[in-house]
Amino acid sequence: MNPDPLDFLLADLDRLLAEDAKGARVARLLAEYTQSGSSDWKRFALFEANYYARNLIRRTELYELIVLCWSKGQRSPIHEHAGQRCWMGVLEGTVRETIYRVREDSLQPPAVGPSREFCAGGVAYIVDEMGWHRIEPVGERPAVTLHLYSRSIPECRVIDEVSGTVLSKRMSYHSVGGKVLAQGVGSPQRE
Ligand code: 2CO
Ligand code: FE2
Repeated sequence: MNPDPLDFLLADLDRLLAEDAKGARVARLLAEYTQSGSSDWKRFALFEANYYARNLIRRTELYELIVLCWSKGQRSPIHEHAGQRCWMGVLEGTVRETIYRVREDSLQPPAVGPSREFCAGGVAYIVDEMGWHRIEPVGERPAVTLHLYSRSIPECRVIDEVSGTVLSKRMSYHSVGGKVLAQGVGSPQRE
């Protein structure tokens, strides 16, 4: 059987991240994949009813590649990325990224920074020095995004929607390798 475009992407990521390649090269690779019209990501694009769904494609010592599925209203909390680099390519739909400045004492509400919309084929990049962010789908349509973290993010800080305080949240998956995990393992950042 011929390799899928996703297999080529994974092989390139293995190589580029082992070389500690510049972020722009990684972003270009993700853009090429999201703009290629490949549909082999669809078997990982599994939605959840109540929360945005995190679906693991692959995690190595160097990176984590996940597909996130966003239905209308399923926005992320405001969160950081635990010191890791984060690239986000849009596979379907449109998402809005809003950047926030969270003060060190975390007692003040975060200052709202710039906001940008990314449609299919677009690639965003963030590290903690740039701020924290929130991602949400725009309009009525669901969105599907491809996220690459180097290295993986098992836990990160989020702003609790109810109390407004900073909490540490364990990140978990809705599915791994296209297979939905048992209920209760569920999505991250669930209150
Ligand atoms: N970082 C969030 C997560 O992994 C998604 S927002 O894009 O970085 O759940
Ligand atoms: Fe994020």
